[in-house]
Amino acid sequence: MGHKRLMLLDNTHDQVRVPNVIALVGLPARGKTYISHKLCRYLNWIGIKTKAFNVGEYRRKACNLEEEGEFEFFSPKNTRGQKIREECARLAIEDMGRYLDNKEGEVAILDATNTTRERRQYLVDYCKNLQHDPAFRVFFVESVCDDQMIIDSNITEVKINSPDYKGIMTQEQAKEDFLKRIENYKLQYQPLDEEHDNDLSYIKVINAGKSFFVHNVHGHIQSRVVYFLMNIHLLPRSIYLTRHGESEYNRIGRLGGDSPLSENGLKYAHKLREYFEREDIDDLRIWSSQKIRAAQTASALRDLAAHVEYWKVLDEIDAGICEGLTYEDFEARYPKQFAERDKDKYHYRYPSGESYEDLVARLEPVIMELERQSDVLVVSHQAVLRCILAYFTNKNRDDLPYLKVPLHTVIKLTPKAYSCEVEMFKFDIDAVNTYREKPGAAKLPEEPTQDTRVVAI
Ligand code: ADP
Ligand code: FDP
Ligand code: F6P
Repeated sequence: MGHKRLMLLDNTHDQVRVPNVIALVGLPARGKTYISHKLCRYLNWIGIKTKAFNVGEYRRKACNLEEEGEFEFFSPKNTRGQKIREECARLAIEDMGRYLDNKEGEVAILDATNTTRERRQYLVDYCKNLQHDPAFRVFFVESVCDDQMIIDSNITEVKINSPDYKGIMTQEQAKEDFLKRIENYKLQYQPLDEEHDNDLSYIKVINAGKSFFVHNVHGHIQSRVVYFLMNIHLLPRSIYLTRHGESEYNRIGRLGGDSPLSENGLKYAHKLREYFEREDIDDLRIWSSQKIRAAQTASALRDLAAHVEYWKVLDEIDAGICEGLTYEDFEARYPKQFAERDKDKYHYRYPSGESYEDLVARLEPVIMELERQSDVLVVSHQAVLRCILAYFTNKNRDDLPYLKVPLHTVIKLTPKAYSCEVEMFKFDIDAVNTYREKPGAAKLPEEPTQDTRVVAI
């Protein structure tokens, strides 16, 4: 009986592609925007179109905080402030509703404090009243943090540089104001709890992932979100990506295969070792593909890590019937296939081989493991590293298969509050260029992102 009643109450639970709203909850400086950005990037990368709606941005457009009295604007007694905030939340929720209703995406993230039960109920009712079929699923992600060290460092790292304060006050004054803003929010804060919010679906992330409380998870997207949130961490670290040294096949322009390193490739492996000796990283993990060229490169660094792990999932894209061909052979033998690949390189699947889309699916466990680890060096291949780089630098599917990952270059990725710093260390060792430009497209700059620092070594 109980089971039947549940089915009647919510008949969307067995449907797979249901629009999902993910609403953040928590006091300021609890990592809500960080979590929104990160979830957005992850979900888009795995192919679930997602957009974040930040209510702070609506509020900044609606009023000038300097004129509104800075932290006093957020006081529960400030009726004008309350009205503007509610209006901004309403506008963001409506934009979000339209985004899902028009099928522009599958997931919308509401990045706001949503600290009152009234606000959360407004969101739930709004989604219900849209009468969209299937109904939107709402999932709350609450970040609870009472570790003052984390809060202070969040304020210093991001909040004092907010447009709310730029050019208006000193960093010390900004910090003081922000702490008072938090106190104003605390006066109204009603955390999610089992007694009052039993009908809602939510996860509480406590003290930056030290513990979690998960309640009423429904469907594929919510469970992926929970799994992702339980794997990420905030400890400072870097991820190093490198292709194997130049291979014999690279020299003659052949795709794939399993050839050994060329003489230049061996020199690179040697120099790579010197680079990591200089980096002097405690507890470095090295993951390599199982291809000979990658294993040869990684094994030169063997004693710098506890052990080198050889993962089949890091092997290069399988070019199927084109393995061992050059691009010229490919075009001459299979002109239609060649043109199709140029038209949509991300989705194009080599006959009996793989597409970039397949690669992303194959690499998802690697990304999850990278999220869990500290410093890792990944020794892999052009196409595989493009997928990993696109995840960390938030690149879309059109750009992903054309990212520049040259031979004899270490790409060092260092996650920052809302982004990822990219440094490219280009070694002074000759190598062929394996990059094929997108036909008809404007020439791409050498580096993959604007915030990339390129260093010749
Ligand atoms: P909010 O949106 O809650 O005001 P932000 O996302 O702007 O806060 O804060 C960014 C900072 O939060 C980053 O420096 C990041 O290290 C930190 N952070 C990320 N996740 C969490 C978490 N779960 N708890 C506390 N701090 C976090
Ligand atoms: P943020 O700018 O960091 O996104 O500090 C809280 C704040 O954060 C304000 O800017 C913004 O007005 C508010 O969150 C979001 O609105 P609600 O508090 O009304 O949810
Ligand atoms: O040429 C080197 C290589 O790693 C090949 O093994 C692979 O097929 C190719 O690069 C992938 O790059 P693209 O997708 O640009 O053809």
